[in-house]
Parts: sequence; structure tokens; C-alpha cells
Amino acid sequence: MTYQHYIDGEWVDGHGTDTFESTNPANGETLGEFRQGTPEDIEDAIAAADAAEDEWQSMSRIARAEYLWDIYHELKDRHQELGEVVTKECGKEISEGKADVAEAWHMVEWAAGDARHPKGDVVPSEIADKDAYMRRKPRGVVGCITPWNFPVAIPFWHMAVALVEGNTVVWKPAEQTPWCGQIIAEMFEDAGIPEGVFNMVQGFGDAGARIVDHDDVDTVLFTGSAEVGQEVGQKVAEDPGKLAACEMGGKNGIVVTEEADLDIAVHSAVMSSFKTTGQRCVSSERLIVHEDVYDEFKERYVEVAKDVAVGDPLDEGTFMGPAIEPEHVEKIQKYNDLAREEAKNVLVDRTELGDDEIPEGHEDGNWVGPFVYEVDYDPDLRSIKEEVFGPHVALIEYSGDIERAVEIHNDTPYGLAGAVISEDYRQINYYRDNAEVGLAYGNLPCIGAEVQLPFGGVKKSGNGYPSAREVIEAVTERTAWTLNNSKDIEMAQGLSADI
Ligand code: UN1
Repeated sequence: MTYQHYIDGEWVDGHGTDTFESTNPANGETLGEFRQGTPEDIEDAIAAADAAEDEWQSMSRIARAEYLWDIYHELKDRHQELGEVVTKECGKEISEGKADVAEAWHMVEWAAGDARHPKGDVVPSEIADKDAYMRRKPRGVVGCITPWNFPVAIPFWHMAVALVEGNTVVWKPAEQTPWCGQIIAEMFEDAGIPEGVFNMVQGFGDAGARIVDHDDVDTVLFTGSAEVGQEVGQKVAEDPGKLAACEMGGKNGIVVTEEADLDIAVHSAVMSSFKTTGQRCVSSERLIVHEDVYDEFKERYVEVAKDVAVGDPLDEGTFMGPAIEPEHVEKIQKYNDLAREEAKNVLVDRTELGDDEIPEGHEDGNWVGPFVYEVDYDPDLRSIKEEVFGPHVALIEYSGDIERAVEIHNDTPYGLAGAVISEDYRQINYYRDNAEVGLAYGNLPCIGAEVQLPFGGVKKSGNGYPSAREVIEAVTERTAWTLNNSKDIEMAQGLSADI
């Protein structure tokens, strides 16, 4: 069978005739066939979302949240099964597949629970008999474009708060993970969400582009690559009434100072660089290590990187699954080639895995292992500035103080995540205050953020927070409501009310 789009409460084929397949990146197996959405399908979904707004907004926040509580329970009840789906479709090892599902229900719990919290502010006024408030209203139709690497969690980052606040949604899942998209759409259907409130169109960039440039979309939430995010931001900026919150990539650094506990340093670096095969936007590709501990850190880190278990992501013993697509393996290989030219030394090169490393029956997987190199620091080296989105890691030795380390750390076009490893609180505080990132960690990997914190970056990493609690800013309008309780008109700022 060919899976369809979910528009206006119906499963539909849409306008196009093309279909596409979802493929397991670990073995090349086809997981399902899906209708490929067109810009016209997006238009239908937007029309449905637009028409559904009034009724949805006439309900209380708490009533709207009830639909999400149903989904919360389903995500929890199906934890193992859905974790395996995530792992099969995007290749993350199984604990990560399950963590993706957990992060989704955490977000739903946060948003649905938040429905019972006060919204807006009571604000003081200069005038005694005047009441002033900041009230929040839904923006209307929210368009969501989500990536493949968190195919369950990130859609809920975007949609959970947007829906509770009274917006209706048009969502395009990543083309690499349509099966997760299908399952989430079925959950909304099973929860009985009113027609048109939630719409899902499968497809590629042309469908996504229609979400971005359509006049009836009020907010665009985008999580994905810096290139596409920049286009989304530029397009949306042409329409002053529209908002975009984009969260893009990173070239994230970990600073290991001369005061570091090296057990924590090696552990944090390995987690940050190789979990998800380096394909988190928060993954670390730069390790900035003080000269006093450099040799020992290098030896220990390289030892782990040489041994890290790459293999079937459904196996509990696997640390790293495959890359998402053959084209992505090629991109990683190209950057490994570039690093071979720019590096002082290549320390680990598992670009091509040996036949004995590839699990039986998985010969068609998109395999690529860790690549680790050291450079003589030069800010112009492309390999240490451009995001690879893979297990491609540079070791950068520094001498001097924490100020120098943070200077190197900040010297990339990106600013998403980073960490400092140190036992010295002054160094830690310096890093916290000066690291140009949205997510800063001390003595931890720079991955694994929790949904109740803001998630987003600075510089090329983003222009907003399409995630977690901060989504509220992108999916609501703030209105100032002022009420005079007296029979006289008295104005603020000493403005005369005489007529
Ligand atoms: C991403 O890498 O695109 O902080 C999102 C983390 C996860 C989300 C990552 N909570 O690693």
C-alpha cells in the first residue's frame, strides 16, 4: 500500500502521482511507500487549517490540551515499538531511538501541563484606576518543517505548544522519515483532533517551500540545515506579518582545560562527537584542549574512537549506527578528504569500515566510522569551521588561559552548543558567560538538552527557538489590553486629557 497525506481529517492521495520510499539506512531495506506531496497539497492543508481556526480557538486551552494528553499516553505506552521505528528509519542506535520518543512525550507533557498555567502578565499602570495586561493570542496557522534526526521529538517541539495555544498546524515531516510522520498523524487521528486542526503532507523541498511562502501561514517553525534555514528566514522576512523561528546547525566545541577531570573530558567528548553518528545539530566536531593535558587526552580519546562499536543500531551493544543516506556518506567522506589535506596528523580514520566490521545482512547500509585529526590552529581551515554533521572531529591544542580557549571556541560562524570541562569554577564561569552559544554545558556532553530549557542558537545557528518552552513566543501574539475603571479619562505620560 502507499501511505497518504492527512488533510482536513481525511487520508488523501493529493494532487500528484509520484511516490517515494522510506529506506532503512542500516541495510537498505524498504520500509514503506509514500505519496509525494505537491505545493497544491500544501495549499489544501493550509486552507483546511485556516478554516479550522475559529472552532479550535473557541475551545479552552485545557480542552485543547486533552487531545495531547491522549497522545502523551500513546507515546509512553508504545515506547519500545516506536523507539524501534525511529531506529529503523533513521539509524540511531536503539537507546537513542527510545530517547527520541521520550523527548516527544516530555514535550507533550510540558505543553499540555502548561495549559493550566497562567498566561500573560498583569502589568502596572501609571494611572491608579487603570488595569493593564499583556495577553497572548494564537497567531493562526503554524507551518512546521522538521528534520529526520529527531523524527518524533522535534515535530512535537513544534506542534505541541502551537496547538495548545490555539493555532492550527500544517506539518511536512522530513522526506527521510515519512514512516514516523505517518505514525504521528495516526495518533492525532486516533485522539480525535477536530478536522483541519492538524494536517500532515509528506514530501520534499518544493512542498516545504509552499509552507514558507504562503500568505495564510502566520508562523513558520523550521529545524534543519543552515542553508535551508537561511532561505526560510529570508523568504519570511519579505512579509512583515509573518514570523519564522529557525534552528539550524552548529560546529560545536568542547573546551578541555588544564584543570579538567580527564575521565569526564573523554567521556563527554566521545558522547558529543559520536552519538547519533555525529548527526545531531548539537554534535561536537571541535575539541579544544589545553597543552598541559593534550597528550593524555588525545591518547585516551583516540583509543575509544578506534574502538567505538559501529553496527546494527538495533543491537544493544552498538554505539554508532549508519549515516542517514549514501549522499550523506559522500559528504562526510569529502570533508574527511579535506581534513587529510588540512590536518597536521590524522589520528583515526575509519571512513571505510572493514568487511569484518559490517554486520551480516547490513552490507547495503550507509556505513562510515569515526575520523579524528589534529590541526595546527588556523582560523581559516575550512575543516574546523564548516559543519560536517558526521563523526568527523578535530583536536585543537591551545596554550594560555581560558580566555584563549573561549576565543578559539567562539571563532566559527555558528553558535548552537558547547561545553567546558574543568574543575575550576572560575574557568567554568568564564566559559558560561562568554561562550557564544545558545546551549552551554559544564562537565557534560553538549548533547541531550531537556525540553523545559530553551533550545536554540546564535549567529548562523538560528534566529529563534522553534523548540521546547520558547515556542510560545513564535506561536502567540502579545496584545496590550488596558481598561479604565473610572468615569474620567486620565492619560499616561502626563498627556493632557483636556478637550
Ligand atoms: C538536534 O540535534 O537536532 O539536545 C536536536 C539534544 C536533543 C535534541 C537535539 N535534545 O541532543
